[in-house]
Amino acid sequence: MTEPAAVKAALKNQAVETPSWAYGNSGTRFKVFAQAGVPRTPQEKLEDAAKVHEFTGAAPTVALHIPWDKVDDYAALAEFAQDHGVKLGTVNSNTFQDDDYKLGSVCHPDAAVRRKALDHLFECVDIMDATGSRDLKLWFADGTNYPGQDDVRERQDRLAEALAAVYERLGDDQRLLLEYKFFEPAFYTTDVPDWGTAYAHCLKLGPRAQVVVDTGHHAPGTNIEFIVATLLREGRLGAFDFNSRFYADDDLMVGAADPFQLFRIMYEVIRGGGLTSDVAFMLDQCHNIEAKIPAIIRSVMNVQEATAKALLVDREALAVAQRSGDVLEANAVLMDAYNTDVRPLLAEVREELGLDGDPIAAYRRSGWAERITAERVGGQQAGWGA
Ligand code: PSV
Ligand code: MN
Ligand code: MN
Repeated sequence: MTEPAAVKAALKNQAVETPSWAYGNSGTRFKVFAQAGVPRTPQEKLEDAAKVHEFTGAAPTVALHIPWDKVDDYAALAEFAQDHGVKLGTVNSNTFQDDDYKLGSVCHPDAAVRRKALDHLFECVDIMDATGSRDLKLWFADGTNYPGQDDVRERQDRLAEALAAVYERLGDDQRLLLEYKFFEPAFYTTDVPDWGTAYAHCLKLGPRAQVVVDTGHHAPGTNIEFIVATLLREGRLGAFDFNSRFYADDDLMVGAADPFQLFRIMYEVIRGGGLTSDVAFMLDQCHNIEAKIPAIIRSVMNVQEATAKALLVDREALAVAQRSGDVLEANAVLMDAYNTDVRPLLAEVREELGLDGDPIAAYRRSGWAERITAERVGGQQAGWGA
């Protein structure tokens, strides 16, 4: 069993990056339900993110999405963040919301469209230079809808060419994070559909190219923790986009649909040394019907709870049971940790950090929700689910 002090220390060091777009209005293609008090500017998103960090102590950075968070002066935005007690984190590119991208972006058959997409990716690296961000997250909506529509092999060549150009443009301390997703918006082929394709491209690029596991981007029944274990073994797990799903890319609160899966993932993260390495733990969620800030606080807490349980696994007892082939005992050791109520432990950890043991109650008491509802009129859409 990991020493209680070590469990607490690991929990105190854990950081979860929150996405700027989770603070804005979002919805499905059927309806965006506007909420009162949502941010109207990137700065207001950062103010809300700062509240999540203030009450959890565990969300010190905020991911940007370009152009959803477009501003004239990114260095000034980084300073604004810093003044509010948070930092700008990963820069997410967007090569999917322009008419030109109907047949793809960096995989498009027309070189002029590919060039336009590449220029956007270069612009994202310029922004990282200005903000001091380490990571560029690339997710491509590229793919085809019909057999024969395009040459799937050539599309891989185009993708490889664009990735190599971006990798070349990165500074020595910057990383390229390649995210996969098995379908949507393309319905027949997707150009980066799975971890294997992402891994193969990253391998060719170099060590600063890493794979992103978005937990919502797999077919039902996929064993995500096995993918996590494999990528960690290969030194290619760059980041998580955490969220949960019942059906497809639902973007619901992480740990809401399947907290047991999140525990299994966090166990493999810990087992593979990922908690103390450069793996970035990010949320990629949309809060369509629930209040956004408390939902994001809840999500951070869900990650912390899964992590705490995973840290409590008695790894020595597990190893003994595994080596002796005691299937039932091995499973019981894992389940003992999962079935532990870690909420008192986490409350203690927070109190030791000078925080309220119950971040959601503390947020509700703070009056922030009432204040933004009164002050912000005409909140901004996240950019997603229009
Ligand atoms: C795509 O579904 C994705 O997961 C990518 O990370 C995008 O950047 C993000 O969603 C936008 O919400
Ligand atoms: Mn994602
Ligand atoms: Mn997604």
